[in-house]
Amino acid sequence: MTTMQSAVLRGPDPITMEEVTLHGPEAGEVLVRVVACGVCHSDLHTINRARSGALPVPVILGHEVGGVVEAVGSGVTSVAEGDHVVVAFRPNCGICYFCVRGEPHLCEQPDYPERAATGSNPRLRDAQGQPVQQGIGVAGYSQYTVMPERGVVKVRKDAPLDRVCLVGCGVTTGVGAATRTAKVEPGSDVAVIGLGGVGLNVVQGARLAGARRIIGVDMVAGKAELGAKFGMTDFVNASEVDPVARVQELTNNRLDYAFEAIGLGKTVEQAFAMVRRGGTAVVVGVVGQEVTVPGLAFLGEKRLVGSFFGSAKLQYDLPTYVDMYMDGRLNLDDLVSRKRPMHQINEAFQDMEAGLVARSVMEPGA
Ligand code: PAD
Ligand code: ZN
Repeated sequence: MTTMQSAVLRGPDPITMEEVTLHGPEAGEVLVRVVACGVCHSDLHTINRARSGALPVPVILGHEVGGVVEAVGSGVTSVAEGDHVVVAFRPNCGICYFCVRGEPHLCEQPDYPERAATGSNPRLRDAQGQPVQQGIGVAGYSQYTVMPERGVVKVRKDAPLDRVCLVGCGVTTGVGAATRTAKVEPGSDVAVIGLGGVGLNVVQGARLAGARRIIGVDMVAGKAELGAKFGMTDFVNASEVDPVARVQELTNNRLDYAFEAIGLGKTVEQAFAMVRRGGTAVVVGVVGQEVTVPGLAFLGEKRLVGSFFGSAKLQYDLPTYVDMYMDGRLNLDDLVSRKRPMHQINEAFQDMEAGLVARSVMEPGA
């Protein structure tokens, strides 16, 4: 049992720091000391759902964790005390239908850690002994977290955890959407709608895949300079021009791939509209709305596909992305716009909503 300070969401009010107890690690589990945790828009979606009563509270969010293994439960073999790890919010079991098909990101394994919050012995309890939800399976806005062994991936010790924590979600989601889900081909033309922590990684994934033109679309003018640091070749400001018409003009209506990295029905429709006949629109954003597309466009063999967690093969991809960062081939430094102590979590979400940051990184030890 670990007693710690955590950022707890209880409803419509701002998140507050509270004393929380953490149970475990039990057999097959790993206790991780959180060194850094990135702030992803999926947490903001979850906050909005929890605030509207659609999700149970209290809950601790945060799922982009870099940390150090503090203790392991019996049977754990892939990591040991003192190892540096990145947490993977969606562990895979390795033996289900999807895992053995080679699609571990679609794993239907039963040990998803959110289960632990509702079990008879909840992993997290508040000072009154009441259960606290482990949001998005991690609860990383905290000093410690417990994950199943398959939800932690060992990374090299010389990699800075306040950078490589982002590999736990945004980097893997974005780079993998381009390289694994869409399999962008060398020489192709790509548009990315939404240049936040995820979209910027789609941009650099397209660059790694050898795309010719990489057009970023955002409503914040400052994203022009930021996107260029990740390989973006053109910028379209959607608050000034119609992004569909502008992207089609830039590519002579030959856009091969469009990625939606915001989570709005409207921008999914834009992505689908802007690709050429036979082109592919990839939905990376978490879209909580209906999407309407013209059915006749399917006669032009347009494709509309989803992408989850960059179609990642976690145990292979995460250490690879860390190596690529250390070799100077992936840009993580420009993703970290701001580091904050954990108690400033509300301010970090305000920065995200205002489009001021690529990523904020929270540090519970600061
Ligand atoms: P973010 O808030 O950092 O970035 C969103 C960006 O979109 C910002 O730069 C905004 O300025 C921009 N934007 C907003 N509205 C528009 C618009 N109408 N037109 C153009 N640009 C606009 O978010 P993020 O990068 O952390 O996350 C993006 C989405 O990806 C979000 O929905 C998140 O939940 C989702 C996500 N999906 C997965 C997955 O596995 N599919 C994983 C992680 C995150
Ligand atoms: Zn995320």
